[in-house]
Amino acid sequence: MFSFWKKKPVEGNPPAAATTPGMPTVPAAPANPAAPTATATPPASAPDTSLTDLGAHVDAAPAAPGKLGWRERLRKSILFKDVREIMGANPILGDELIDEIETSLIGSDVGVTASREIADKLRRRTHKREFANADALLAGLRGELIDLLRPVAVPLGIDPACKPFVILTVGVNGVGKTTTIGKLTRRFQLDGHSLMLAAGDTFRAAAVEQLKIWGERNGVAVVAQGSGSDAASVAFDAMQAAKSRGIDVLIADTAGRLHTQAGLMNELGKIGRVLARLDERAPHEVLMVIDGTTGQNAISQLRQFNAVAKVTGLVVTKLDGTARGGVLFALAREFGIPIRYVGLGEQLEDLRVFDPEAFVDALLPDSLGG
Ligand SMILES: Nc1nc2c(ncn2[C@@H]2O[C@H](COP(=O)(O)OP(=O)(O)OP(=O)(O)O)[C@@H](O)[C@H]2O)c(=O)[nH]1
Ligand SMILES: [Mg+2]
Repeated sequence: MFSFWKKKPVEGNPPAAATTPGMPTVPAAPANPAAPTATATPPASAPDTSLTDLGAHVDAAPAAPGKLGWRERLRKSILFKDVREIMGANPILGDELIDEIETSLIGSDVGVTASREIADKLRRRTHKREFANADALLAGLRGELIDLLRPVAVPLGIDPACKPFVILTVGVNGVGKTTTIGKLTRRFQLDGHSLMLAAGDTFRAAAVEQLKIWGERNGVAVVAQGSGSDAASVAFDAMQAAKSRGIDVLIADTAGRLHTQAGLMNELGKIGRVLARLDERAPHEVLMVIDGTTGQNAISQLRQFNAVAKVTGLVVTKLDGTARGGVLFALAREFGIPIRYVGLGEQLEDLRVFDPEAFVDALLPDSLGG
């Protein structure tokens, strides 16, 4: 059944990227103009070092010019605007004020249930006279929001006992799966891991090419087959190759699919089962990528993907492109699944390890002036 993998030139000393014979040449122009161009493919051990500032330490660093911080990236927040208006009117502490905050939370996609729970807590604390004034109430709101997110702020750790550590990326169309893989590849490389990518989006030739470009940029082998081939076969093939080459981390791309398409959803289950033949714990991480602009639809997306592929971690992308962003709170409350990373833009450094305090601070700064 899996005889195809023997044909793949990934053993021995293969080219660093684009391993499938007969695949079209990788175009030189990158999909992302701000990222380095894919020129001659460097060896896997020598990635482009011009981007060595893009590691995990980026998260702690203050925003430098061109590398905007959380607050700059999320400055469109409705929550911030609403709360500034509410508080700017010299409000009287009480239920009415909290009702307004609750409405603003719902408008920011926090979700009705999570918004009500937060508002109820603030009401109880107000009745107990915990807040001396509106500023103290605001601090209380920030604390409640951070508390909701803290349990899901669990970073993705690569277990060295799993070799390769297999990450299967899943999600609906266009959410940023392939881009996230590119960003993660660089991040893991900077952490000292060796990588391989599996082009499991077999629906479109362009999808394979897109992944190959990321592979070339980072000097990482990409295992691919022709478009239309079986995604589970590609994943199995790649895992075999990664195992035999002693690769630390294998990241498998998959085609975007609507959570309502039963046949395509079942394919994800198949990929998981096939990988488990090589290591019963694989895939070690099922990373679901969610578009942060999706709003409450993200809840039903995650429910369906989780049902077929047991999602173990989330990446919420495009938070720079939404005035809401509150869906993270709704996801955290509904599922408790770790949010590993958030996407704050299209550049490599815009994939950040999820930091609830930085996130809440960006949505709702402690000073509402200005
Ligand atoms: N603004 C912004 N754009 C992003 C972010 N992450 C990804 N994108 C953009 O979203 C678009 C789609 O990204 P892809 O990585 O191709 O998405 P995909 O999920 O692989 O798409 P399919 O394979 O078609 O399902 C690209 O233009 C990316 O640059 C982000 O955090 N912020
Ligand atoms: Mg893709």
